[in-house]
Amino acid sequence: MPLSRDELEAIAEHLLTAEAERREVPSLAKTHGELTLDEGYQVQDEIIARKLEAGDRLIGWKLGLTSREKQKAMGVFEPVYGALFASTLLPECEVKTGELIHPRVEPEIAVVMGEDLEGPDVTPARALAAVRWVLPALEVIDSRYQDFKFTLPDVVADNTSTARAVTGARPVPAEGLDLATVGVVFVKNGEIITTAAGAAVLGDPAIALARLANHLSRRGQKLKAGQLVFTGALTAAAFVAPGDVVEARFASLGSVSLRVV
Ligand code: 0L1
Ligand code: MG
Repeated sequence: MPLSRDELEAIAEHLLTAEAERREVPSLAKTHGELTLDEGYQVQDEIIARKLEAGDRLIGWKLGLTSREKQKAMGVFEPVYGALFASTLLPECEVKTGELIHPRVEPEIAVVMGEDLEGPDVTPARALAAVRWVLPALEVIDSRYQDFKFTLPDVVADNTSTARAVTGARPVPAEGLDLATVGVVFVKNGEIITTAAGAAVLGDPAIALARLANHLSRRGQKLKAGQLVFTGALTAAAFVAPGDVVEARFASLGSVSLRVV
């Protein structure tokens, strides 16, 4: 049976309360039954609407579950999409664990759109041509579900675990950059955790951006000039605790670091 409007609103409320109270909840599959992927996005839309009503601002979008490593871990082979808000973006390179449930951090390539980008049928080349700036970035994900255990519709409903995000201070012009071959060294407390290249993101972050634009088009929306996009993690996310410092050192883009307090 499809989700009724009341059920959809109750699930959105349930997840927003978990976020506000920093309390993990069992996956929706356990508490509310199996949702379809489309119902997951309907709950996400409701969460976006409620955050905007409460005074937050939509500043862009993100992709999740982009790397083969993450997809294998989840047993799914498609990315997911979520919204970025003004409240997501950290003004300084510091994240407060007291505001979150069980944060993890992952390195990403972020882009700023120079032009609107509207699907359907956006190609990676067209997507890249609409990008003005590229930035090194770290995303702090914080699933509202116990132990980060969820189904694909569950994680979509939970705005794809979006919590906090930070970018480097120096944007690099997109023109001439090959995002697939941009390398990253992911470092925690001075030790290298892992290394990767942009190609870990669906083969090329430009592919990710095109898929995001086409996804938004199916939902009657588009990417707008000035919006920020986190194109997806290049590696698995690292667990963090107060006292940790994580850093992503990118070739051609510079570095971004985050202190965990
Ligand atoms: O940004 C991401 O890749 C997160 C997507 C949701 C899955 C997770 O929480 O690991
Ligand atoms: Mg991410």
